Amino acid sequence: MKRLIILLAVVLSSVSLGAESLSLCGTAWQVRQGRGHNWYPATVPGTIHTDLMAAGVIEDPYMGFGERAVQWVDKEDWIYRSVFDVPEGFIGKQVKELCFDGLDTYAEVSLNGRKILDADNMFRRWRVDVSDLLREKDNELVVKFFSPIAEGLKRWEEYEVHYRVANDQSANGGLLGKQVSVHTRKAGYHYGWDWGPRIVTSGIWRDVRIEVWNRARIADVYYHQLKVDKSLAVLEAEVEIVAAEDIPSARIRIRTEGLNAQTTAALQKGSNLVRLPLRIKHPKRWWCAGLGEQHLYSFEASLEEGGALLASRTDEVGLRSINLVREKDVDGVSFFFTVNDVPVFMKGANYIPCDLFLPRVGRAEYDRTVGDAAAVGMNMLRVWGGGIYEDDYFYHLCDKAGILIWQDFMFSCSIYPWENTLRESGILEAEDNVRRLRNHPCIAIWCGNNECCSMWYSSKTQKKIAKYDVPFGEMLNRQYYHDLPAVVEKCAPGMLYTPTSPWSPEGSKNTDPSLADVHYWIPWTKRGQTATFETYRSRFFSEYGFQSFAGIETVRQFAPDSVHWDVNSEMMMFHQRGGSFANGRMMGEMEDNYRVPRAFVDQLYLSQLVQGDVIRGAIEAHRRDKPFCWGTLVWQINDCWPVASWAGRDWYGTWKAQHYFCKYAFQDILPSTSLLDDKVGIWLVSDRLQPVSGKLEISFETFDGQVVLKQEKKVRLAANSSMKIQDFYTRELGAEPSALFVRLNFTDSKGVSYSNRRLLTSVKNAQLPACRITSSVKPVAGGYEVTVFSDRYARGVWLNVENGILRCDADGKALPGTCTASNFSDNFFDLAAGESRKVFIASELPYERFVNSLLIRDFVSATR
Ligand code: BMA
Repeated sequence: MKRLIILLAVVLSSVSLGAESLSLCGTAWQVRQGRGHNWYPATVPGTIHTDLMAAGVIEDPYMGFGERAVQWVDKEDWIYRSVFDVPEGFIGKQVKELCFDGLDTYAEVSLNGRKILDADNMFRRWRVDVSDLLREKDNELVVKFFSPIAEGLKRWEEYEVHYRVANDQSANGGLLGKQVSVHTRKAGYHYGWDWGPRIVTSGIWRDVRIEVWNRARIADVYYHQLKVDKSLAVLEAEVEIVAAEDIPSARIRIRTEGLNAQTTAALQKGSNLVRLPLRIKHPKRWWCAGLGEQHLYSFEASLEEGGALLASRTDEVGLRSINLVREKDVDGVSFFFTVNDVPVFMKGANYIPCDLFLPRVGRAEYDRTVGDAAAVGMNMLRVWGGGIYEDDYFYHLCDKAGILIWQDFMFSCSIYPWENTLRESGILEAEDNVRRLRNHPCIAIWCGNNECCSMWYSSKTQKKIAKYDVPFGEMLNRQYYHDLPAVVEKCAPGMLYTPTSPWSPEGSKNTDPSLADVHYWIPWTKRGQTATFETYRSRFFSEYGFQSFAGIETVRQFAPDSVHWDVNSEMMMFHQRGGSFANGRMMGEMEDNYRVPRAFVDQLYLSQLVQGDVIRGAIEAHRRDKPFCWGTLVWQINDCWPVASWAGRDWYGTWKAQHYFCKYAFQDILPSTSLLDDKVGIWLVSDRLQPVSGKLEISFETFDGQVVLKQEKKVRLAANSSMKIQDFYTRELGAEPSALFVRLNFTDSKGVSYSNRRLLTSVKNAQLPACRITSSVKPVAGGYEVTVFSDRYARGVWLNVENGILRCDADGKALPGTCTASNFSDNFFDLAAGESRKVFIASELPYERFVNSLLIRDFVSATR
């Protein structure tokens, strides 16, 4: 057979001085089916599915019913191969290593005909010494991926007991009830979730490279923050040096602004740990968003011998203290985070992976996702346990934006067979990731799992297999109450850890909301309960949500033919993994508290307005309940494919009403209205660290613009507090509550205003009039400014640019996350009688086309 030579783009970059690296990413890879003969061009990092798509072997599984046609792919083995040369000089180096940052999942790696690695965990990094094998020319690297399903089935068959794995869509993959996902250390959502398809990938999903070095390299530096306050930061740098030989007198130096520390050490061949105490006076502390700067120190660590530099590396570190305060109080036990000793109300969302095909999530998409979180005032994201430990770049962006991370370990909604090899591998995976992320100031807390404990202890499945209750209960405790916290303590001592979310004490299904964090799902799972978002109290809401459909422009992408345009059509249900129950909840909520529009487009629109209203109501109630409650994390901020879901932004990055509404609900000063029977409570909430004084205007107005009651108050609000200003009773307002809304406007002493408004009945019962909405369009740099005006009160004014909002690639396919819809400066807003709003819409459409494509709806026009 003719030898295949692939020329690799040689990318030399210095990972740390002293080591040289050759990236083996690029396009010079090939892949073939294990039992096939055809080689296809492959992309690394990549996945088998994206390679097969590029080769024209399969179609895009996100479009139409495409997922069905690709289910054979995960039953096959796949072989990746590359032939590469290394630069002159590499071979002469003392140590030559092959590094993989991620192999998905069961892989056998060989170099120049010799097997060098068996991998079995997608979440681990691998480094193999190839000093004896590497040559200058024609190195052949082969990575054979074994079918994750065949491997999973083997393990499944060997395991004695099978319990239900809530979200594993095994039947869609032709496996009937054989739910194999929990037997493999691979992202859970690849096997399906209640917002995602089942696409079980294989591939070299993160960076791969050759690293060569002489004598020693600095493998890692942990900047352990022992104490950080205003006057002093006390740290200990733990420098891990791997030496190829003994270095009897090495000098290790750490430098940053205002610091130059050094020590000497005798390094021995192998791994060495050198500790250096560090002190920085008056540190510039890192704060989360809204409270101060996100200062990052650039720490440079270097290794010298006799004045010559052997190796160095730089890490960006933010100095801050973070605590989780769990103290008995009159109401139960507190659950709040402090940053630099200040209690901080956590405003944010749950985050899932941005795609099933992870390597195609590029920097632009991370920029947009984290940027969109920051843009609406979020200060925490929860990286949820059914996905992945995210890319370094993601955490870097969170460091810069001041967004704290609640980091789950990757275990979700099930029992994992935490024994033997899976346990060993799981512990190594945990160590690897805690080490990788421990210097990021954004990492606030590690959490053992998502819902594994609460599910187990409350599950009916357990009762069916009662004899496993004790051993499985013990396994669960071993994993989340012993092994994982021990890893955190070993690799990042002092770092916060909570065993599970929602909080669920060892061996009990008790998730008392007055004691810790809660996943509050009742308003979603039970009809007629959405109003309880306003009354249900918890110390910390780590999850709650309400679904909406994807918007019409997104539907147009996966279902362009309008024959599918019915929310219950087979196609729409295919892109709805919550099943008919979920559709029933959305439509039921419209029936109960809104009205059901007739047109498909309007049903999509209204589902989003309902979701936005419900979630905004929840956020406001949670914030009003400070200091009982100290956090509200919406389920969820993003999607991984085009689907109906709880997300505030869909897969294309298009904002739904929920995300636009977060911008108001998360403002640092929030004027807010509570409504209980005939009592209208007026509140002000402040997240500022200083007291605020200002003027609050309260006015009750009719939908055609008459003011029935108006009051102005001077208010002084304590720092970081929530305050009830006044109660009104609807019977005293002099008009039917169904004919009124209340408008709040707070202006602080610097003249900055914050406003809010609320109807006094459900939208369905409000006497909302038909209104005349007019608009004018003005071209401005980068798009258009649309001025919208309404003669009477308009609820949920929605602007849409038909067919015009998705940016496409050369083949006319929408690019992931490139929807300009997120560039609407506002949407789904209310307009009072005689009010106008200017909205900027980024668009490259010519004027005529833009104007003709502009669609404007409001609640009344959509439900007429
Ligand atoms: C939760 C999550 C996810 C799930 C979501 C919606 O509780 O943890 O497992 O996708 O609800 O059902």
